Amino acid sequence: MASAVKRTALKLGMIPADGIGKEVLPAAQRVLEALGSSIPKPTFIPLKAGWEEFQANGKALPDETVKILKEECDAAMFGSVSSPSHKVAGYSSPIVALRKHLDLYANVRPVSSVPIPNQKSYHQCDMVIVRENTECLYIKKEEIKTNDDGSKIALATRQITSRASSRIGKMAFEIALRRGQERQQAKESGKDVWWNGEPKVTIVHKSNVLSVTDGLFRESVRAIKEGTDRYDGVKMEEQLVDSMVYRMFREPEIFDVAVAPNLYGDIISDGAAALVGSLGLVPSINAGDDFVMGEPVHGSAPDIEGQNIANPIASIRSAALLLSSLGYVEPASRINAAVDAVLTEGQYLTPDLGGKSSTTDVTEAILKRL
Ligand code: GGG
Repeated sequence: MASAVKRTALKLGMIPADGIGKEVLPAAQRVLEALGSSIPKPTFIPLKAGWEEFQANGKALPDETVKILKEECDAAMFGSVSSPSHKVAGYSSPIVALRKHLDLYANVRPVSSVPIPNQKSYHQCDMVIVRENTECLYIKKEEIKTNDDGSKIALATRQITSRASSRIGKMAFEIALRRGQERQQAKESGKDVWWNGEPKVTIVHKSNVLSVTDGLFRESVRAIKEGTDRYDGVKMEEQLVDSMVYRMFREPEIFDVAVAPNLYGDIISDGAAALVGSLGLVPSINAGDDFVMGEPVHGSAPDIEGQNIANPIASIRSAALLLSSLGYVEPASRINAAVDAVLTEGQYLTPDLGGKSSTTDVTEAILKRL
């Protein structure tokens, strides 16, 4: 993850991409602008990518976007993308490509519950899903062949490397270590902390079936803890991915940090979002060693596009996560506190949370509480 650097300005590439990404990213921008001198003065560089961009200009990820991100930006924010569910000649998912171009190897997705009035169920949940972001089935090596009898066979290559698995494992253990320290500090300052155990990393895999690929993932992550005493205070356990889903829905409070290959991580994080009320609440960062890009976990939601009712909170929390990963922890905490206040008050909620407020109303309410 990028480390804190003394800056006088913060240049952020802004890639709204498709659908509601164009509505929620400006909300995050407004919140960042409202932080005043607690962060270096942000400047926002609008950049193009997405399915709509492909349809308009023939490229889902223009070279110019990658060049500006690499050469001019300190970090970036991405909205959401609407890749079609069928093959389109010349098109490839720009978010998958961006993660590769910038070597953003970790997708860090904190999922935590806040008691929101009138929600059907409330689960105590405060976990971070650390999703490997560069390989697994997402290397997109697919082919289709025709058998002798005329039937078709589609094949996909799943790539798991020890390098990618080790570095995501290290990221997961570092996050668990930091969360443990933060909980300890919170306890010492008299705050209510409900997690009483030691920090924990759960390795998610299916190596009882996929013993070669998931076997390598599992072994590589295990070796991170076993190779050093740095993580002696961090517990390590494993869950088969199907069992992970079951247990996450039955007892989400037992999880601290879960680390998973790309596809499992993608799926379990959408599932975890259901536990905290809405996909519209869950933020993420795509993190590498040299660059970080905030991104709401939700997609482009074409069904509600253009209606000003998309929940801006995932995007706003992603901006907070981005700041925190750049070392601006206090302004990030201010954003999160303002979001939590709006949620617990329950007066300004978008329809995904059972409310009637607009994207703009919720954003204004957060800005007032900053
Ligand atoms: N912000 C997350 C997002 O856009 N999710 C949808 C997604 O990643 N889809 C894959 C794609 O459309 O390429």
